[in-house]
Amino acid sequence: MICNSFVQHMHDEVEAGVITVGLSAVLMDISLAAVAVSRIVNRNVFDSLVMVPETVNTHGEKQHRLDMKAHDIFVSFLKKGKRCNYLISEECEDTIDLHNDLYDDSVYTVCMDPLDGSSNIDVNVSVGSIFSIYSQEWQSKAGLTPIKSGQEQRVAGYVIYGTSTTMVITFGTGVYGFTLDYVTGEFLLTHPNIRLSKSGSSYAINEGNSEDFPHQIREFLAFCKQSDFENNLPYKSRYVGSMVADIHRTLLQGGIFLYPSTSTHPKGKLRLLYECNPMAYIIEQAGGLAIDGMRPILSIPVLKNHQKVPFIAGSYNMVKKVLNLYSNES
Ligand code: AHM
Ligand code: MG
Repeated sequence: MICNSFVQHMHDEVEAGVITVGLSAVLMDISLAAVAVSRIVNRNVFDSLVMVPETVNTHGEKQHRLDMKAHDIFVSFLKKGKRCNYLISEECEDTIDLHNDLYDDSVYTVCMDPLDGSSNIDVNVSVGSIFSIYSQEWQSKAGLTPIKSGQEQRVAGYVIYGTSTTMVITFGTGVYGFTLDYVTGEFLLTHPNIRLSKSGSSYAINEGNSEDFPHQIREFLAFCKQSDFENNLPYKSRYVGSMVADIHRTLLQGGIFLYPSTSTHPKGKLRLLYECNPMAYIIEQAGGLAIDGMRPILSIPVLKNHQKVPFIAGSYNMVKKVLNLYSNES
């Protein structure tokens, strides 16, 4: 079987006017960096035999040593590629200026979580990188136009480092998955035009927090557990605890993924700019829905780099049910 390569796909999209040369160059750099990250993830078991002191990131969260390594790899490839201007990374408090020149009128900003789910690496569970690319304008007096919401994303994607390394992307014209062929080092189109089934039969949530969930979420979970053979109930419970793996399964098999607010964390845990927005764009492009309870994720105003939001995404009918539970009260 001969699959179209990622590089060929990008050429076609540039020729068709779907994306600019600049955007395709930034995306190409991300894909090259992802190959390097997949190697360090794959070699982790050997490298972990050497003891390294634990570190915490700027948010006070425990860091795996590969978190910073993955961050450094993306910074290096995006800097060397010369087309990305700014990077907002989970691993850095402030926006990073890559000091690349402007080639056209667009300023390219990448928002990314370089290694999501890193607490799973040492137990051989899939992790991933999540990213989105914005094209902003530079106005000499006003400076850079700020990112208003996820609706402005030009490209969104993630790479899952699992039993194979697969990059899933959208430019706003459907969702495509490319898998790394380790023999040739190329990403090949293995998942053309991914569509999310309208109704799913599995739910993914950290149920250990249920006591602290809003009552709408607890009601939804009670619904998921009902016995109703005709309606495919009870749903299967599936939770990896690695967002990329949970979203990848949801995208390919249908279902719902939830990281809602809790009484102790009213904004949930996941970050708007580099976790929720890219995943919401992909899920919507595949025919699903992504909300924070009441609003579409993509409509939420961006207030700061590391803003958190509750996140509920997946098959249209399942997310709609949660939305109805919230809106019945408003
Ligand atoms: P991280 O960015 O520090 O890796 O945290 C995000 C991860 C997600 O991948 C996952 O969905 C979530 O944390 C799991 O959190 P919890 O352990 O609370 O269920
Ligand atoms: Mg993360």
